[in-house]
Amino acid sequence: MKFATKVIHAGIHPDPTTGAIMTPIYQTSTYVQEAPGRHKGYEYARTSNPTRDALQANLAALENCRYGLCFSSGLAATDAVLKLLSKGDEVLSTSDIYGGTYRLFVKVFERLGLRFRFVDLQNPARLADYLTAKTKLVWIETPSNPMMQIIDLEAVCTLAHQHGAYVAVDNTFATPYLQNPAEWGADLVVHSATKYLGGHSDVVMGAVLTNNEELYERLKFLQNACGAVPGPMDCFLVLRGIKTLHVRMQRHCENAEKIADFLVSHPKVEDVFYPGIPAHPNHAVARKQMRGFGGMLSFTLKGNRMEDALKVLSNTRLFALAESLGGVESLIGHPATMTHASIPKEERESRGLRDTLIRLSVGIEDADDLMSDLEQAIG
Ligand code: P1T
Repeated sequence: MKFATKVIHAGIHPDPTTGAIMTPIYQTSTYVQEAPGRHKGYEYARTSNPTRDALQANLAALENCRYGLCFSSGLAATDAVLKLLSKGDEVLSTSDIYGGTYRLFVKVFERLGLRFRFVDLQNPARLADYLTAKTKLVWIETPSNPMMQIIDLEAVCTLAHQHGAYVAVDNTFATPYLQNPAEWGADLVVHSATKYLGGHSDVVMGAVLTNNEELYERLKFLQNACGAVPGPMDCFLVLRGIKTLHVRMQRHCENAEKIADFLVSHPKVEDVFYPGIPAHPNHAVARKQMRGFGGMLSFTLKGNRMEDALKVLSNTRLFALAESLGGVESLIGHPATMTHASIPKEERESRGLRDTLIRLSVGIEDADDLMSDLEQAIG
């Protein structure tokens, strides 16, 4: 099945009791058993739920994986992946990542005995200098939040596997429409389904996809044992969102490419961070492993003045000032005070994330209207 067919059909079957074509919202916490241990495959809704099962199967198919598990948020999905590790294990993470992921690593799991090292892996050969016998997991975000760095998945997976480490890739920005990390060797693919998968800014959810049966069984155990599961209504909403993922992503990409070109040629704009522009340092890698460049981009203004950045952030009319991304509507954000405020300023700056950086989640509105909005806001 090709992608546009999979989004609509993979894992989805007419409801066995009524024939309903849309997966019903099984809003129940438990299932009646005929006798102790004799049931229809469902015992308790934390353990499994038919609406969630359909979504998990659908997402696995989109990532070309055999197994899928959904969680109550993207961070809950990341939390489950980290709980595969044990005290003393090391995680090597790309340095530019979502601020909440950084916070979970450093403020929660470091206290529990994991060790984290943050490395710029835009040149993947550097990985070899940092891998130790204790490195059990390499964590990658590509494109990264918010600097849009691109990491060579094939190169990193090959090196990590030579050292016996698993690779987890947060594929939230690309979505399975643009990139399938498992095809390049990733052991685990992680998503904040809150973003493009849901696509309508009305749900918070996460997912982990894998081809590794052992990791799947351990994660499934954690999903039930720790209990961060999404509700059936939210699963229904994400299933519904996914049916148009390919159509939405096409427009997100087209609009973001137009806006990137507009910003590159704008006299007041200094840097534009978007993997689709040939000047992006890893544009060639993006071309190799992605089928398009996505709807996210960041930029800075000439002069690097905070007041100029704040003016743009408060003057847009269509771009709404808000955290999150990946919905049909365009958003504008200020990573330093919003999504990445939990990373100390010195660390942010050592990673190239300046306080004046502006991030856009380009929606699927008319591109001309979006560019006019930016034009009047930049002034
Ligand atoms: O918000 P949640 O569903 O828990 O997902 C966390 C998460 C994970 N990975 C990436 C790449 C993310 O961007 C996020 C959440 N990010 C935002 C809310 C944001 O505005 O960047």
